[in-house]
Amino acid sequence: MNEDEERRIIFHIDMDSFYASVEMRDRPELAKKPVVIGADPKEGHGRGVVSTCSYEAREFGIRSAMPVSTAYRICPECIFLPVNMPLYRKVSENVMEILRQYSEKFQQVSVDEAYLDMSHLADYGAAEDTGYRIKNKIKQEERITCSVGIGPSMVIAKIASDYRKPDGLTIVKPEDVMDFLAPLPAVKIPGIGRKSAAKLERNGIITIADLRKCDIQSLISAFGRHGEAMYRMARGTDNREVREREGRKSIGRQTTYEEDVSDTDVIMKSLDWICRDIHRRMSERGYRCRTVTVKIRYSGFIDRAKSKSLSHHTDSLSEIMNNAKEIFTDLYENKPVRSFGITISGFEGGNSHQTSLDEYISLR
Ligand code: TTP
Ligand code: MG
Repeated sequence: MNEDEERRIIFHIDMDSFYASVEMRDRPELAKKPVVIGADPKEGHGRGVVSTCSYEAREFGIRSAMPVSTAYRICPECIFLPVNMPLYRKVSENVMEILRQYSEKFQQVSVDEAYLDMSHLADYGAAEDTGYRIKNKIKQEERITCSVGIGPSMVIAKIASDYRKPDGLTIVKPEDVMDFLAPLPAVKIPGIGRKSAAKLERNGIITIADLRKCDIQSLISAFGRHGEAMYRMARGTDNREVREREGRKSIGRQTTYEEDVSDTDVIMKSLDWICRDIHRRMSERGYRCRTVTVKIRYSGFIDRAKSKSLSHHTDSLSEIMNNAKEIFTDLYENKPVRSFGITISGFEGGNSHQTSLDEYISLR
């Protein structure tokens, strides 16, 4: 590991039993119950698979990708629910918007997980505090739990977030990387699937410590170019940068008030700074937007949102602001507001070789 890598502090955040947690928060009667999300089990004759299940259902041995008929056979008392993707996408967007606020270097990798480069914190004590703050914020705002992994590279952060689930936080400092990895099963390395694991096992390689004994050439001849990545990751070496994917779909920001707000002047002040913030981030990427969305959360977690698509793309701050005000006036129901947010989307343009300032910095 070179010095630069050692100084990095990367977070990986992964929601716990994501689809199931969202269903359970919206239906309090499901709390602490074994809940399975996926295809209809049709009393054991269903043909689809389990998408995910609550930790209570995992105690019975139920897992993602298992046939629902098997899950039904193991635990017919489980509560089986269909997948409600639009709902999970909405929660995912909210969570990602929260996470983005902690670092300009943000990378969403799936519906329920993301990386943040938090190297600016400089030390692992501050990183731990921030990790707990992020967990609390998501708990408060979205009422679901997540697990956080913190380490000097993306692979270590990812393995660490999985280490104490659910609702966990695991920190692996640079000097602890080798000891942390050694006893873990080799399948914990991202990219080592069941097939590769079986192949390794046939050669007596079970743990990451075992894997480390293999020389790079024999791994390459057994696994092709993945062999090289395995060799490096077994040592915690991973030079990948946290980088937002190109073609980002939306840029948003929200604010949550310490106490519910009924004064529209306060909300207008939020509207002003939020528009400036999202406009700046859009301009840095060279985008123009067409759609403005205003989201209001009233007390009691009642969410309302309204979008407006303009007849043309715009990069004008005042145009974004005026439209946001107009939407707000339409949407606002004169009730105490808990949080307020604005998102812009429908982008065109974008800098072809410099998609954002943060990417530019990381490429230097
Ligand atoms: P995961 O993060 O892999 O799983 P999870 O969040 O349900 O549970 P945990 O992280 O606590 O272990 O996947 C996120 C969501 O993706 C999951 O809630 C449902 C969906 N998913 C599928 O639909 N099929 C699958 O095979 C997997 C693994 C996940
Ligand atoms: Mg998850």
